[in-house]
Amino acid sequence: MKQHIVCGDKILDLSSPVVMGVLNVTPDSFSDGGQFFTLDAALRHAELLINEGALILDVGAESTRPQAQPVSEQQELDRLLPVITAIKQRFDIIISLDTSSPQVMLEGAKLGAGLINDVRALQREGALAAAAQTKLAICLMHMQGQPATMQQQPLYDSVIDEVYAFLKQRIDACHQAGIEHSRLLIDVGFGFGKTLTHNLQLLAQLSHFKQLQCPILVGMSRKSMLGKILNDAPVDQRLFAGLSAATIAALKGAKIIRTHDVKATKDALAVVSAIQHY
Ligand code: 7PM
Repeated sequence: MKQHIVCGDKILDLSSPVVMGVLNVTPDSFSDGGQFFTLDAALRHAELLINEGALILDVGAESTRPQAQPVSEQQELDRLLPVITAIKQRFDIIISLDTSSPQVMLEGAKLGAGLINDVRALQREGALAAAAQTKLAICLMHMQGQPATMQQQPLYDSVIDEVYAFLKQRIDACHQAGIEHSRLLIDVGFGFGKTLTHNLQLLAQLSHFKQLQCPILVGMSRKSMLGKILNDAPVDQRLFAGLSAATIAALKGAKIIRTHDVKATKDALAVVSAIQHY
């Protein structure tokens, strides 16, 4: 099994699981809406996540949460590119582009991003070709439906088989577009068109996805699946459940954990990696 992933001009060691910190650059309701305030806040957050031990920062301007309004490609570029430039100037960190937009992929790559995190798995027009033009790592995520409506009625005959078949098909599409296998990551997409039962099946059977021969990325931090397990705990009461979920995922083979809670997750993962050779 491969123990690293190529991220542009960097190679990320995955012999132990690592943390991807979530950096959000959507406009802050407490800000005056100005670019400078947003950029300044994003940089301070980036520094915090890096100091806590994130090896990757996932930078996104499009909100993929259920009922989110779509963001125009130009808005995404305007919000994201200054943040990428500023982070690259100040920190030595792998930047992940949380985007489905081909233009954002190409412009972000020029600015030194290392990874494309596309919740639509390069299915948008031109996305496969754009990603193929770069040397970035690519995370292919499964989603049933579209963000605005995906949680209305998630339905599968077998969530494991359907997510597996989808990821296999997207991996094949990447190969056909000339993207090397060594650049690919997969993600079952917790919460993206899935009920609690679907999410639990995917977590319990996560090892099954190792057969696709790509490092596995997961994101469960603060998600409603945790809230439901805890009898409707609000988002600020989901940390410990999130650490448990991250630990389970890592034990089942996940190599990158996407989280808002970097320090706590890194410590949980340190215990997982401490037992790996025994
Ligand atoms: C509401 C619901 C707000 C969900 C935000 C979210 C993933 C991701 C997201 C994931 C990958 C969040 C999510 N989740 N990318 N982007 N995997 N690869 O918790 O699970 O930030 S958005």
